[in-house]
Amino acid sequence: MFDNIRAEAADTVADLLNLDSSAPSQVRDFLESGNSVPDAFARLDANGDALVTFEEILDFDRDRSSPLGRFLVVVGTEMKLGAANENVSALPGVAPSSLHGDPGALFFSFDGLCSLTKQFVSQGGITLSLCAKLDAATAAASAGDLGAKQGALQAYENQISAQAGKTLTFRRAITLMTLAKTL
Ligand SMILES: [Ca+2]
Repeated sequence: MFDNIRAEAADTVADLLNLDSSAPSQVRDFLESGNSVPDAFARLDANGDALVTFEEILDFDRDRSSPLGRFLVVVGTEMKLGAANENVSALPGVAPSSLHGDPGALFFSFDGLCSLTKQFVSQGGITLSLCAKLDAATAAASAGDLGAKQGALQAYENQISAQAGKTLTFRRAITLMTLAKTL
């Protein structure tokens, strides 16, 4: 269930990023601000009670034809919300303190992208080679060598592009390449 939700979330994030060519760099600035999780949380917490309920998340975008709206439908289906006639609007909310780690790192980090790559690419040898390029980008970033970092990320994107339609779908290839642009 969570793998499916995560995959769908990644595709949704990529769809949103592809709406605006300046979005990847905006995401980077936002994440580097160090305040992304509290800020995102506050936006979802419509009634300001320091808890985010599923109802508040659903209310955030009621347009079910938008990228986010379509994703929320998938989450509801995957989690079988309402399937046992439970009252979804009465589900308890979540506080920021109960989040495990930084949710943004699931998609917007070298480790997160490697993990998604493993989930999306069907052949282990290709996955290893792709994650090795992300490791090289991480090392270059830590060393402050932005040229080497960009080179490693470009090599990652080139390999994803070459694998599209082979060991992963075109849709997923676009998602991974889009997320790589935020790093
Ligand atoms: Ca709330």
